[in-house]
This record gives sequence, C-alpha cells and structure tokens, in this order.
Amino acid sequence: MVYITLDILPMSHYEKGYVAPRGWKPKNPDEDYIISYLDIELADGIGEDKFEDAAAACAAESSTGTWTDVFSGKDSGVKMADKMKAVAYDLDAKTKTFKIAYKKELFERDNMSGLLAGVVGNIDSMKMLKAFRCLDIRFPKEIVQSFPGPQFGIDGVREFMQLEEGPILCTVPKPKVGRSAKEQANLAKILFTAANGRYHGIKDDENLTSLFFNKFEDRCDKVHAVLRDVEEKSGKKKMYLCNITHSNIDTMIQRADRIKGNGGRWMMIDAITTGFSAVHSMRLKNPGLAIHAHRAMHGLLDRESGPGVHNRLDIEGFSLSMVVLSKIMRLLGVDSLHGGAPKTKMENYAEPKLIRDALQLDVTPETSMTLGQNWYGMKPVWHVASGGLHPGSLPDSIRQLGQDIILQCGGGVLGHPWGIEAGVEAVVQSVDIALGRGNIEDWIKENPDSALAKASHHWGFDAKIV
Ligand code: RUB
Ligand code: CA
Repeated sequence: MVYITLDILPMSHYEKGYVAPRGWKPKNPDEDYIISYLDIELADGIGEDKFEDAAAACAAESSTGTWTDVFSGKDSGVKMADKMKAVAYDLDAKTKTFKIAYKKELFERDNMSGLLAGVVGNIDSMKMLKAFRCLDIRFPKEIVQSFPGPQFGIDGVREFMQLEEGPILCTVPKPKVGRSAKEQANLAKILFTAANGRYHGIKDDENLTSLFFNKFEDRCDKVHAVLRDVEEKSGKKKMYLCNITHSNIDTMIQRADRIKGNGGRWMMIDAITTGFSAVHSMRLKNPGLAIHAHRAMHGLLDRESGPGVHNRLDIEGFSLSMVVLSKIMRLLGVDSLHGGAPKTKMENYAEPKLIRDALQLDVTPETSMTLGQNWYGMKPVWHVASGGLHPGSLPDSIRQLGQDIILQCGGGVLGHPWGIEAGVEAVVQSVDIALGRGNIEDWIKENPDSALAKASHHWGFDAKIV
C-alpha cells in the first residue's frame, strides 16, 4: 500500500468557492434553487474578519463540504460534489446575515425531513458560531408542488362549516386535564349551544391524549355524539378538534378512523412532538379529515431572545423561525396551525403577522426578515390565534390577522366570573363589534351590564402574558 502525504494546508471553504462573488444573485430562484436566509453570531475568540469564512462553512457543511480536504481521485465523487456545491451570497458583515443558494437537485423533491437535515441540520451546531437563526427558507416551484399541501384549506373548511365569513370561535377545556369524557361532552354541549349557537367548537388540550379518567375512544364517541345531536337540532355546523397525538403512527391512524366513523371532520395533531414525517404521513393516510396542528414544544425550536429577533441586530440562541415551521406545515398539508396572536402569553416577538402571511397568501411578500414565497396555488391554512386570549383582546387579533383565523380562548371563556355561558357570550359580542368595526370601549360604556363589559373589567384589553 502506498500512502501520499498531503503536506499543504487545506484550502478554506471560502477559497473553495462556497461564497459567491459580490453582487451575485441566483438566476430564476423559483425555478432552480432552494434559498435559506441565516443570521449568525461568531463564537468568542473568532475575529470579525472570519465572517465570510463562517458563511462559507455554513454553505459547505450544509451541501457538499466537510472540515478538511478529502481524497479527490477516481470514484471519489468530488467532481459532482463541486458541481452541486451551495453558495453563500448577500453577505452583510454588520448584521451577520446572509443567504445560501442550493441547486434544487441537491435535495429529494418530496422529502422534508431529508431537506431539513441538509439545509439546517448540521450547521446549527457549528463550533465557530455562538448563535444561529434560520430566518427563512424559500422553496422553488418543483419542491412546493411535490408536497400535498392542505386538503381543505380556508375555503374547504368554510364550506363544511357552512361559515361564509368571520373567524371560527373555539375553546380548549381548562383545567387542561381533569374532566372525564362525559364531563367534556357536557362542556361541548354548553359551548355549542350558548349565545344562540353562535360559537363553533371545542378543542382538546395537548395533555389530553388517552388517560385513565378520559380515554380517547370514550371521549371521541361522546363528544361527537353531542356534536351530531346539536347539529341535527340547530342546523348549525360544529367543530371538535379531537387530539390523536401519539408517537405510534398506527395508533394515530386508528384514532383518525374512529373520528371519521363518528362523523367527525377534524383531527388534532401535535405537529412538533409527532414530527414532520408523522404530519406528512397523516396527511396522506388520513381518511378525509381536516388537520388541526397544535405546536407544543415549538419554543425549543423557534424561541430567540436577542434583539435580532425583531430586526437584524444580534441574536443570542440557536433557532429556526416560526415562519419556517409554518411554511413546512403548509407544504405538509395541515389545515390550521397555531401561529400565536399579538402580545399573547407565548409570543416573545412580533411574528404572528409574518406567520399569517406565510400560511395564507398565494405570494407571500419578501421582508427584511423573510424571503417570501410563491405558493403556486397551494391552499391557504387557518391561522390559530391562541394563548392568553380573552374577549377584550379579540378585536386586536382580528384587526392584525384578519378573519381567516380560529380564535381560541380557554381560560378566557372558562374563567368568566359569571360562568361559561357568559364567557361564550362575551366572545361573540366582542367579535361582532370587531367585525362591525365598532369600538369595544365605547360599546362597553353603552352596555355596562353585558357579559363583555364584565369580562373586560376582569381581564382588560391586552392578551395575558404568562
Ligand atoms: C391555550 C392553550 C394552547 C396554547 C398554545 O389556553 O392551552 O394550547 O395557548 O397556543 P388559554 P399557541 O386560552 O387558556 O391560554 O401555541 O398559539 O400559544
Ligand atoms: Ca445578527
């Protein structure tokens, strides 16, 4: 065996061409490239002059490179790797932001898990970085069209809910677990019938799967029985977001089938804890139900506390924005997704409107924090505004997010000082005022004895931050 000694220093990623010449832009990006938009901070001890090297290393590690030179002779694949390498461009040394362009052939068309493993999977833990945020990923036409997208989307849901306009109103039971299946069915009946049947739905909370005092099968049967009964008597369509979340996909399929057998129209999946493959598979295997995606645990992926979360100043952690998660969920085919609401208990940044635009527009515009997206007619997704909402805070959500939203008030209905029916009534009054473009504070002065006035005295007008 003959060994060849490499006694020259390996070339840097920058020298190897992983950074495009200044001013370079991808030609026809929506035809040919996947683009990522990254914000980084260099680790302590790494000089500012190393920013270009860091950007190059991100492009290299996420496409075809590694930390050292490797064998490049016959059968090494190096020629193809060189042709397929990604390039960093639009480098801004001040804000430490840049983009990476990947030829679309570098990734399998309909494989989100594979794509993310490349585009962000390895570079989010590079030692030369002390912070990393994937602000956005823009997908080209061929990749967008390789995914199923929502089955129903906004119009399909409006059609089966027989709701021409306005938001969908729903409540998650609190305590989040505690009620038996029968007790939850009783609550469903109250929510479906209070305020002259103007309220739409009930949603399981994330902790409620199948527990000894509230088994999935029992709950699914009992709540849907109430739903069918109320629909028959009132002629109004109701909604039950029934939680099928499980780490065994066969169990999720069985649960979805049971919902279908009960005449239900929705299944709820915790989309982060079950994972992208589960969401994609459930979209394809699902017996014809709309998918409601809850996002518990999203904070571990998307939470960022530095000022750079609002603009392009410094960031502090390692994250992927909720805008990216929302785009992924639209591609995989959920019909509604929790996207936060202005100033709610779980938002640490002003992202809900960007999320709404990613979920709902056919051409999501580019902003200083996002790349935009052409969706090529892919159906839009309901934005779920949730977390610390109560009647007084709803006009703000409608003003900022529009009408194609599901307004979810848990504590904000069940904690009304006069009881649950009054909570429902207060929500309906508040939404009516918002849709009529009225002023909630004036209306309360004129209606001091209303359920809404009581709710606003109790909670005020801002969403609650916990
Ligand atoms: C809301 C609730 C939801 C979270 C998640 O309860 O339990 O699971 O808010 O929603 P309440 P999001 O209405 O009592 O606050 O991820 O949009 O914050
Ligand atoms: Ca930065």
